[in-house]
Amino acid sequence: MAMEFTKYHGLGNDFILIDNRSSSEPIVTPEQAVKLCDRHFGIGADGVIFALPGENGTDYTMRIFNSDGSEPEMCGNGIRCFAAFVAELEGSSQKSLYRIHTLAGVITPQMMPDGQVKVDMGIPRLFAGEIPTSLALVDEKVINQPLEVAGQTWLVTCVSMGNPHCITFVDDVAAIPLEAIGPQFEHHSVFPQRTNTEFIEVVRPDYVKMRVWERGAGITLACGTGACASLVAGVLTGRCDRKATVELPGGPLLIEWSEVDQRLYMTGPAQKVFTGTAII
Ligand code: ZDP
Repeated sequence: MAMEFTKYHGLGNDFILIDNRSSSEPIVTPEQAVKLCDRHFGIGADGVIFALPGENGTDYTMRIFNSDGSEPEMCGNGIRCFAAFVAELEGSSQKSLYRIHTLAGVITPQMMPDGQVKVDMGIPRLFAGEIPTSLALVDEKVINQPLEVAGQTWLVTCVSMGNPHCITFVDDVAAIPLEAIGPQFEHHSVFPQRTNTEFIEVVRPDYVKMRVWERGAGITLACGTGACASLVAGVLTGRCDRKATVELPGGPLLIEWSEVDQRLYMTGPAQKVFTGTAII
């Protein structure tokens, strides 16, 4: 079967976008998504994202498969690409603000006049039971908790942006052997749903460098939910301002944890790369 797709990236975190508005189920299976994401035998991407009809009064539903075929609840860079994608599908009738149903609740991206996308990412969840992790009791927070990985003790802070994140602060983010230790965090027994892992170097309270090992996708050039979770961890541990630039290998994201409504706002780019027809 031939299937139209559009390729987008947000700071090098790249996705295959599919117009799935005529069906409430993804038209691609997780197995097909794995093949489409393959960088040698497929299109190449960190994930496949579907624009489905809205549920519960929202404009659209977003679903995503990671490059390993697993389904995360949310995707921050992906939802910026999603907003740019549906705005183009709608053409002249496009709106500037969209309400998107996701497995992590309703997320609201807004198209800014300068072409950037600002996303209301919702309220971070901090209880161990919500991450989920067995590092603390279900109604306790995990802040600066020791965790043994690869023969070393890491102080970790856990934050859910709908999807699980484990954040650890380091002196030199470039020196972290991500490929070797990332999988050991991802599959650690204290994370029953696996986890995304962020390594953060605080340069200034309003400027941090981040590298990420993503659950189900490995090393990626950027992670929007991870940047939000990392700012929250930085604030909770007294390292960061509530508004900071998170510098990723693919470029910067501006993240703000609002004191007013306790929600996270992420601003960054979404870039269309090409369209094509895949054989699945
Ligand atoms: O939680 C997960 O399994 C992630 N791999 C989902 C993707 C997150 C992402 N990098 C983001 O920008 O939030 C796309």
